[in-house]
Amino acid sequence: TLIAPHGGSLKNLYLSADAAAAEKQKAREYVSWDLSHRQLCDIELLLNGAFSPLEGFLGEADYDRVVREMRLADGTLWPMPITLDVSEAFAATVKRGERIALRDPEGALIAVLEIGDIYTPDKAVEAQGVFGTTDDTHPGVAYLMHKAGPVYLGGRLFGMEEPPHYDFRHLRNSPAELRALFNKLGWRKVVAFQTRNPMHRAHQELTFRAAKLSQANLLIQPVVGMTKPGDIDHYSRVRCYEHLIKQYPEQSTMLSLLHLAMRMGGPREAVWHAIIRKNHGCSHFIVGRDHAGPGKGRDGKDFYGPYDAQALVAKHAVELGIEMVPFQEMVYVEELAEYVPQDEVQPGQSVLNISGTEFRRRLMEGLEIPSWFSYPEVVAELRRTHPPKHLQGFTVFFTGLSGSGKSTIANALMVKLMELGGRRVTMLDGDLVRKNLSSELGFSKEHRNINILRIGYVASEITKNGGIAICAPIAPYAQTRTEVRSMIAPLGGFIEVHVATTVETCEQRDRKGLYAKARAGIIKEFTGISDPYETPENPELRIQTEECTPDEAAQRILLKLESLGYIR
Ligand code: PPS
Repeated sequence: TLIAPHGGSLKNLYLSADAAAAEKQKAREYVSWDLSHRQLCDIELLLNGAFSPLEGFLGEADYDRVVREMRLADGTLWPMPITLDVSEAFAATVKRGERIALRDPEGALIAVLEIGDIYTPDKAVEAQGVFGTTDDTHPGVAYLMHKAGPVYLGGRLFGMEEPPHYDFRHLRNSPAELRALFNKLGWRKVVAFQTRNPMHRAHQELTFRAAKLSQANLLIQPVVGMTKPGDIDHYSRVRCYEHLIKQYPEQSTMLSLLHLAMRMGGPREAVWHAIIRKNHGCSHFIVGRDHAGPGKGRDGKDFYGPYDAQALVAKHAVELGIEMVPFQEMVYVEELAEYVPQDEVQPGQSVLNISGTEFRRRLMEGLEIPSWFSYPEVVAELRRTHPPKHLQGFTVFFTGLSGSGKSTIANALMVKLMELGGRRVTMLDGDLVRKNLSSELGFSKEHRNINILRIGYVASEITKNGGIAICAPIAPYAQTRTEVRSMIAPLGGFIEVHVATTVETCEQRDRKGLYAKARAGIIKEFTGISDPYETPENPELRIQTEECTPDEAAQRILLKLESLGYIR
C-alpha cells in the first residue's frame, strides 16, 4: 500500500453534487470574494487534499503556532501559513459564523468559506517566523508585505467546483488521482522531484540516480502555479519536460503538474513540498542544493545556506514519514563525460557547469548551448519561446519638449527600419495617439500620465509579440516613464531616447506657433513654459538636435540598437 497522507487521511473538501447544487442556490445571497491568482492556487490544493490535513484557510490559533513553531494548534507539523488575505473594507462586511462565496476571476463559484476567524496578522512577525527575514527582496516577504491584504479570514471550506484549467489537462492530477494511478500501475515506491525550472541533463541524471538509489519509480512533478518572478513560463517548461521524459527507461517515470503557489521559503518550503508529495502518494522526495531558494538579500548574502533545507527536512524525518533523498549539486566531469554529485568529484578532475543565469544569458544572446549541458530538443523548445535578441520585440521611447524634433527623428528611424526590412514597426507619435487613443484627454498631470500609460500598454503588447514600437510623446514625468519601462523591459527591449533640445531652441523654432500661444497664455499648462518637464537621468541615448541632423540622430539610434543586439 502507498504511504499514508499527512495527518492520516486524504482530505477531499468538495461537496457531493447534490449538496453543491443546494449550496450554490444559497450562495447567491452570500457576500463574494474574488480570489487572487495565489489564492486560487492555494484553494485548489486545499480542496483536493494536497494540503491534507488542512480543511480550510488557517484560523488564528493554527496560524500563530504555524508561524512560531511550524505546527498546527493540535501539534501536527505544518510549515506554511495558508491564509485567505482580504482588504480591510471587505473584512468589515463579514462576520464570524457567516458563509462567503469564493469566486474565480470569471465569477465561477469555487468554494464557500464558513468564517471561523477574522484576524489581523503581524506581518513582520510572520515574515521573520516563516522566512527568517523581513527583507522584502525575498519574493515571499515581498508578496506578504506588498501584495497580501491586511486581514486574514480563517475557516472551513466547502468545495463547489474545481478551478478550471485549459492547458495540459492530461498532465494534471489530484492526489487521489495520482494515488489511483500508482496503484493501477503497481508502483509502491515513488520518488518525487520538485522543480520550477527547465530540466537539463544534470536534472535527468540526478533524478534517475535518485530513483535507482531508492529503488523507486520516479514522479517529475513541476510547479506550474506561481514560481519565482522572472522564471521561464510554465508553457515552455512543460513542453521541455515532455521531451525530457523520453530520456528515462520506459514505464519508470511519470510527469504530473502541481498547481502550487511557491513562496520561495527555502527550508520551510522544503518541508511543505515533502508533505505535499506525501499526500500525492510518494514515498521519497528529492531535496537538492538550495531547495526553493530565493537568492540573495539586500546585504548580498544568500537567505539560506545551500543545505539548510535538507537539514530541516532531516530533522523532521520521523513525523514526515516520506523519505528524503538528499542530493548535492550535479556537475559534469569532462574526463568521465558524465554527471556526478559535487562531493564525488575526484581531485584533478575538471568540472564544467553552466549556471541558470548563464544559461538564460546564452539563450537571450542566441549563443551556443553545449550538448553536455542539455538535450537538443529541450534547447530547441526554449529557443522557440525565448528567441535571441535580434528576433525579440523592442520599444524606442522618445521623450522631449514639444517641437524638440521627436517626431522627425522617430519618423526617420521608422523609415530606416523599414529599409532594413523583416520587422513590423508601429509608430505611436504624440499627435497620433492623442487623436486615436486619448482624444478625450487634456494636459493636466493626471491626463498626461494616463496618456503615457496607454502608450506604454500598447507598446508593451507590440513588444511582447515581437514587433517594434516607436513612441514619441512628451512624457514629462519621470515616474510615469519608469512605470512604462517596467511594463516593457521584461518583454523585450526598451530604449529611452531623450531628445534634449532646449526650451530656448524649441521656442525659437516654434514650428506650430504653440510657444507664442503659451507665452500669451492662450495655451495653459504648456510643457517647458507653464508646466514641468523632468529631464531623464539615465536614458539609453540623449540627442542634442542642435548638433546633428535627424538623419544622424536616427543613425545613432540604429547603432545603439545594434550594439544592444536588437538588430543585426
Ligand atoms: S504628453 O505630456 O506626453 O501627454 O503630451 P503628448 O501626448 O506628447 O502631446 C503633446 C502634443 O500636444 C500639443 N499640446 C501640448 N503640449 C504640451 N503642453 C500643452 N499644454 C499642450 N497643448 C497641446 C503639442 O503639439 C504636442 O505635440 P508635439 O509633437 O510634442 O509638439
